[in-house]
Amino acid sequence: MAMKLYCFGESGNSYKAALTMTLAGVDWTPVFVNFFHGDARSPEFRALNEMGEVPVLRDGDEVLSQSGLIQYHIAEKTGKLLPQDHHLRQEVMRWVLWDNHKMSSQAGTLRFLMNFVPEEKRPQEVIRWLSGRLRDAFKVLDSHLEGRDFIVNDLPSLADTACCGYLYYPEPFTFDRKAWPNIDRWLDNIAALPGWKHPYDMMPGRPSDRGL
Ligand SMILES: N[C@@H](CCC(=O)N[C@@H](CS)C(=O)NCC(=O)O)C(=O)O
Repeated sequence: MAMKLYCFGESGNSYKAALTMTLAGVDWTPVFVNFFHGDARSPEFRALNEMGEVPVLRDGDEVLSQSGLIQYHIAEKTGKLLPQDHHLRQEVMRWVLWDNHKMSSQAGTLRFLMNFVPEEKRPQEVIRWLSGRLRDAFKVLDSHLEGRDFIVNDLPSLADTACCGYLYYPEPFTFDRKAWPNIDRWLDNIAALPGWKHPYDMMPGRPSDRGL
């Protein structure tokens, strides 16, 4: 039976799970969560995930949340996107955890504030601060990718499907691909993998649905 991913197109955290499943060749289907309508805060959704966060994966009787855990579950189940070697596995998980804290959380928040909050309510001071933090994260990733095709061991892994979560979106959030040549090249490498799709082509929901 196909796994179900509760998700929406604008969600980079959902994209990490969706892309991991797709590249691992898993049979999955999206279940649209109308996040901008508050559906992730409904009692029905909280019964799935008390944290009120997307993505959530239903795999048979198992219900999982947190993109990193969903990614890990898929890798364990398929043997894809996670090396066998103990130290390389640790290295992959180190980048997944770094991404969750230093990159995606900040990129997601900044993109939300700069695009999905009404213009007059955008907190400029917070936006400036987050942009600085995110620039530091891009610096770390770009210099790590110097001379590398992928983040760990030059092979695609969960580290890549985590760190790229927000980086294909068109909405501006101070990320200029061309300013980070190694990130730019690496995003092209991921996009060249068989089955790759843009987040808006992989999951339902995009800003134009809301007239943005
Ligand atoms: N660490 C979580 C973050 C999930 C997350 O923040 N998801 C967003 C959508 S992209 C959300 O549901 N946010 C609701 C909130 O922050 O209350 C993960 O990686 O799954």
